Amino acid sequence: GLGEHRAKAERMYSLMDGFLKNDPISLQKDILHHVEYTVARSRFSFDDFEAYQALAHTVRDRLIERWHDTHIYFKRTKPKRLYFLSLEFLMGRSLSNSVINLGIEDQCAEALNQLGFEFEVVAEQEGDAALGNGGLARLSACQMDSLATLDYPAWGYGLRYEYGLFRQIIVDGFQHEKPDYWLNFGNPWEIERIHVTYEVKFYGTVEEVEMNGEKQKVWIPGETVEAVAYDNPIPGYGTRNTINLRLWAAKPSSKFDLEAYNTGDYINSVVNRQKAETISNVLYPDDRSHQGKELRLKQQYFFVSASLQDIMRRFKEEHTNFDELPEKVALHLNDTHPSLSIAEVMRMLVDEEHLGWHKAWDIVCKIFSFTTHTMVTDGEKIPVDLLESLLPRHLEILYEINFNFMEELKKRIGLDYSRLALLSIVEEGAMKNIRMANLAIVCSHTVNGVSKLHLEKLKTKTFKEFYGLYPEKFQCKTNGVTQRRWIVVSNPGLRDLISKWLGTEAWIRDADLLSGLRDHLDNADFHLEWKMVKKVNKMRLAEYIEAMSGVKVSLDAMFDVQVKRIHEYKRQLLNIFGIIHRYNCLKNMDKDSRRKVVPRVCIIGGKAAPGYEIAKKIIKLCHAVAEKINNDTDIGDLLKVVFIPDYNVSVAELVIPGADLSQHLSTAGNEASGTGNMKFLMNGCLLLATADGSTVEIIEEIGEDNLFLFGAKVHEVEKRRQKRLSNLAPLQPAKIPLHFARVLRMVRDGYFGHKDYFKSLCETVEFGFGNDYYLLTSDFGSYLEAQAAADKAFVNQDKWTRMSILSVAGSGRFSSDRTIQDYAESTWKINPCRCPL
Ligand code: GPQ
Repeated sequence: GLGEHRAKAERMYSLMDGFLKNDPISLQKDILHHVEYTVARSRFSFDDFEAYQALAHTVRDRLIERWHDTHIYFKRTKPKRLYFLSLEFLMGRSLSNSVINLGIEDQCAEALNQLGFEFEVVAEQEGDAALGNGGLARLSACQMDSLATLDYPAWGYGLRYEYGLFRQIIVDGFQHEKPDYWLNFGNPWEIERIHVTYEVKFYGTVEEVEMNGEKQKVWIPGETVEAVAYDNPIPGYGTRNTINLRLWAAKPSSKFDLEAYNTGDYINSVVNRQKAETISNVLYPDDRSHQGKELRLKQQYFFVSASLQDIMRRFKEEHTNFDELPEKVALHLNDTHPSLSIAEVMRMLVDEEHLGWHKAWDIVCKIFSFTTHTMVTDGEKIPVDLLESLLPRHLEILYEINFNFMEELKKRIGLDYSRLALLSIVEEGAMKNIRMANLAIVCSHTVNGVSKLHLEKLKTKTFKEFYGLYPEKFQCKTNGVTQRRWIVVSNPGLRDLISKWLGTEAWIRDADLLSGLRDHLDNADFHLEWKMVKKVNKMRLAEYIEAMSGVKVSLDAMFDVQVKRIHEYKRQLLNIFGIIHRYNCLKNMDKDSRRKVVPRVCIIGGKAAPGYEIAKKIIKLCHAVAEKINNDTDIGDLLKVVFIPDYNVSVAELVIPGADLSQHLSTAGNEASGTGNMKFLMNGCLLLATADGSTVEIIEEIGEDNLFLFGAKVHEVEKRRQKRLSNLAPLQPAKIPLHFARVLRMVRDGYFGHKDYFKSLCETVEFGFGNDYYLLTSDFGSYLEAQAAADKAFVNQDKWTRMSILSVAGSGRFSSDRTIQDYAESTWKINPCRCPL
């Protein structure tokens, strides 16, 4: 009975001795316990890596306590929950972030110290969790941190790829890809839930059956795979709330390949089982270009099916009526990648819960929201013939959704077939496709852009037709990044300085308080300490550069950084051409002029998609230019060029705090938002940038004088592109700026070697060939002016420091806390649910 149950609970609690303790002595005991019993090393001899493992398990235990309490509390209070669906999360390392969010960093550092270890060194032992490509994936990670910190009852869902984003190694200046088997050394940050499993089905046929006198479709699948949950606790800062990121791994089901078992082919059937596991094996490394591969589609459905079964099971535990679904469940589509969810929810409600199409559709339209991350019109498509074999029932559902949508449209806009064709979810043609963005827009109650500029383009270009139909759906949620990782974890010197001068650490939960730094703008002591912090970070970065590339760099030089995925639209090529121009200028200077030059260290880093040839050539060009310049004794410390290999989250944490200047060069109208710019801003690094994406809003906060702005504005880009095409035929050398032509000629003529290899790269910016779609030619002059302005500002260190302080002071709006609060209130309609202490 109840009394018996309570007596048992009380005995258990007394045995447990309360919650785990966080004083340094208790932590040491726990670390040693884990050394001995988890890592299975001797307490008397263990190395840095083993210390990391033991500390990680010690922290994990504390995370689990809070994670349990949070979920018990959510279960009890039954709030509306947000489910954040994303195929990519770039979490990076977890140790430092966890101890900071748990508020036990000093205690852990002291505990380690007394055991003869140093926290920083131990933390460096951890490898990155790189289950994503670039900005989109890191945004998901920042948003999880904010969701936990702001106490929202949210869950993240994703895939547990066994191989994350490839490791980039550079051989002879060329990128090579190596698998990232990140689970090789175990992963203490996940909890394997062998009992949380679901069957996911593929292939097969659809049949019609009679049920209670009505015709009903049933899907008879041909293959079954099992999804196993791996839970990753996400602790909030300054709260007990610890939410869950649930990642699915595929494993063979007992039902896999029944056929082969039955025909007695035992060996082959066992071997075939491994096919199941390949579903979640590897992350697709092609940032923003997914070209209808079956395995990718399988990954998407595997993810969608497992997540939705889990979500529906939880809903049904708490509620009996599906009418309540929109009040209790918000499903967020992080880009189009998870948008098969729409068809899957319809299938569950219609085929399994027998709600009837119209009722099901009504519910579905109230639970989904969608964020798009691209300015490009030509989005993700799924070939109909792939769907037909892999997910036959879903294809029928998609056709039916589209049929109803088209009928409704005809009533609204008449038989305007060209407009209907644009809006249709099904793309007709030689190859029929499902347009995932159209599907997501039609079915979501909210369509979000990631910056004001992005939203504007969505309304007027990308989704103009849809905006005409559903203006109320379109919203702007300017991206943000978490100051916990991007200042507190990665720049402890700046963290202490900010807290000292603001007299509080409250900015770690409320980034708007950073504006208070303006009160000390002209304080000489503040300036001195500010410069000191930057200097220490530059030293750390300089050591890393020397270790990675053998190049020694001067701390007096301006550290100029461009780190991000390599893309033509991000214009790393403009940067390299600028470097070559700088080199030419230096070569032509007399001794006197050289003395006045601001020395530069140009740092570039980023990965190219393995199949993106032009991007790979950009990487090679960077190395070829570096080799020439760095070995020119004439140049010395005045100019150094460094490529940082294998750029990832933990490299970013080292590079960003050490940068003086950072470059964000996308041709205006191409970068949906950009989030790297925000991270540099928060670290007091000045921006050299185009008026693109979120940079426009950064300017609203810090003013045009506080960064180095250049290039064509969005409205000018269209005109220039047209002009460019109208004088296509003749090469018109007079119209090509002299400096640009010279730099281009040097690369083309083999000044940096590899003449043939660089030919096609040069052609992208040449007329009659690639036609310079990204307008390097016309922006080059303006780019050089901005570079000159940066040099000039750097000479005046007082002015530079002021600009740097104003950058941090104006960065508050770019906290992902602001973004998430906005989503919670105006899109998801969820409330904080704070677990009591
Ligand atoms: N983004 Cl579509 C990606 O990182 N990968 C993608 O496949 C797509 C977009 C980025 C986008 O380029 C940036 O401008 C954004 O800041 C970022 O998503 C987050 O919204």
